[in-house]
Amino acid sequence: NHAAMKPRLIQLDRADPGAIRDELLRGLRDDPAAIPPKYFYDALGARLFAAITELPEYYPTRTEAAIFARHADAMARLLPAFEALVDLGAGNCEKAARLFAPFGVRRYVAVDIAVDYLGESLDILRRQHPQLDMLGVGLDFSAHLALPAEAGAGPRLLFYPGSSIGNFTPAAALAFLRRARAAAQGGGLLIGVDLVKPVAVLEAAYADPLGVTAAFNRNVLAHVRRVAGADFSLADWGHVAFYNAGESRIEMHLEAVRDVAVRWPGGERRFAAGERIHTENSYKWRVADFAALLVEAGFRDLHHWTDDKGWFGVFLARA
Ligand code: AVJ
Repeated sequence: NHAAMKPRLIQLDRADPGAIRDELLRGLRDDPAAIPPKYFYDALGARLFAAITELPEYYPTRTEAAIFARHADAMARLLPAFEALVDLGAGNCEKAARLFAPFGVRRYVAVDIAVDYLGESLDILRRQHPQLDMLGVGLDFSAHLALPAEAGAGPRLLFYPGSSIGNFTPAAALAFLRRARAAAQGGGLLIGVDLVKPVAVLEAAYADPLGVTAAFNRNVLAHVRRVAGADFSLADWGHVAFYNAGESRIEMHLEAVRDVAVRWPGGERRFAAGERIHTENSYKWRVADFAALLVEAGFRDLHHWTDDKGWFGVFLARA
């Protein structure tokens, strides 16, 4: 029975087009204007991000992968007992799959906003790990983290790699970690966090000479044009990325290269040349500060691993 072999998929909050349009247009009217970074990831944006992770200047992905390759067995010995590995922002599920064997994973719950792409990833995974019990959940977990009953009642190991937590302000990161602790049901959290490092290294990673990050940034306007009907012309906007040391974050903006008017059904906004739309914050943490944040969120028994340069950190904590 082929259908029975298909991994189960549950869509929890199907994105409401009206709510998406409202959120985007509110951001465009704001002063300064802003677009939430989750809108980077349309089909092309997801591929551009994958290309970013291949850039020599973009160190986070390969540095984190090296930490897991080197320390997965040590991590496995320190893990709290868990029934399910819950992958937050699973995408192609590749990072989690590398942990299945060393961690002895029996149930895998892949969570992502886009459940369709998740279905394809899980179909492929199912062939490589036929013994694994798997479930796909479509959920915008940045807003809330209530997993369906099908994810199981026992303790969970929440897996949040890639320094995606860097998109949250420290206050929002704390709130997110508290929700993660509750969702772990007495299990734990394994999380990747990008660390403070020399500014030149940080800025090169977000302003690569090939222009892939610039394309990734501009592409958000094509996505907004499609879902909110705002008539952005991509050639009017330049990529700006810099490290804000006071806030300990990379900021990405789109800067109007000339005076532009952007129109959408029921409104418009004029941008003067040089005016910016804030598209992303990517916070960089110090190990001690992130450990303190985990403790403040209620986690305990902390462990962490870094690379030789101390550029990226992986933290393990008990819920
Ligand atoms: C996916 C949020 C971790 O902040 O480094 C990469 C996104 N933006 N290049 C990051 C991103 C520009 C990335 N995160």
